[in-house]
Amino acid sequence: ARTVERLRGALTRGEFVVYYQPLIRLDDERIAGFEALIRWQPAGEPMVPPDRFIGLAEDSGLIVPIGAWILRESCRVAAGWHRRHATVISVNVSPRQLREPDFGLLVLDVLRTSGLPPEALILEITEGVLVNSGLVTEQAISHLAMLRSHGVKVAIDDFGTGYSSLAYLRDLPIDHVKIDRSFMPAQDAPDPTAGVLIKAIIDLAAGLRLGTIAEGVETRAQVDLLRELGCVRAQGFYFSRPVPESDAARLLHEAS
Ligand code: G
Ligand code: G
Ligand code: MN
Ligand code: NA
Repeated sequence: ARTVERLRGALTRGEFVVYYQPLIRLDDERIAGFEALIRWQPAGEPMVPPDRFIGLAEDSGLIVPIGAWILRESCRVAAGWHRRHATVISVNVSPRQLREPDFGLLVLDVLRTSGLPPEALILEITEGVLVNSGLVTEQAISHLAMLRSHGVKVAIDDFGTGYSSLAYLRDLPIDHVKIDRSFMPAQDAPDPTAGVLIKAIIDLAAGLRLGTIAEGVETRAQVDLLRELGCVRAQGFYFSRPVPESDAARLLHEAS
């Protein structure tokens, strides 16, 4: 309960920070954009990772104002990067945010205020957002369909770890699949079946004209395998950890 109280005041005290992890195009290995990842920095204390407060923020409803803040902040920063480098920004959205009647309007307002083109924004959602106990969640679908009609992109995060039927990939309003890092073949355990699932996911997504982003890429061998399999983008410690805004800007300028 004390953590919830501290979390409640964190927004007005300006204690949240956005870190950025590069998304790399596999054909030329250049930066295509970034995923925005929130951090909590209470004054005089160690930084708190999202795993330790996002659940709490969801249960208490605080994820609604916190999510709105990260969307506004990351789109503001990304608009500057987009003007010079044509990069995209990928922002995580919680199921709770998509249940808000005003979510679609919020995103449109953030785009207008920041000047970021809709095509440069990717909203990351988990399978559970769209499909709950086999039922498609209509409120979420209608927000995403409306935003996509404006050009905003939608990615399914942690793909392959939920229970959704493959038919949903065809029917739901999505543009990209983020392949969960548990599918990344380990380099020290040469397993003949390693790569089978990841190849199947990439082929499936490509066949449905969806983009692919592999997560948790940590080695050169994984990068080479992914490119061979036709994966479009990759993200992981091999390229960069999530870094503060100024470091992300430096990565962009060095690369151009
Ligand atoms: O950055 P890190 O790898 O520690 O993130 C851990 C988890 O926290 C990620 O899986 C991600 O889904 C979640 N997360 C990070 N930033 C945000 C955010 O801004 N909003 C939401 N809803 N989840 C986030
Ligand atoms: O939203 P999502 O659950 O996909 O959040 C990405 C999470 O994955 C973040 O916590 C980020 O720090 C973490 N991550 C990013 N790249 C790597 C990686 O190469 N290896 C591992 N183990 N974790 C990673
Ligand atoms: Mn994500
Ligand atoms: Na993920």
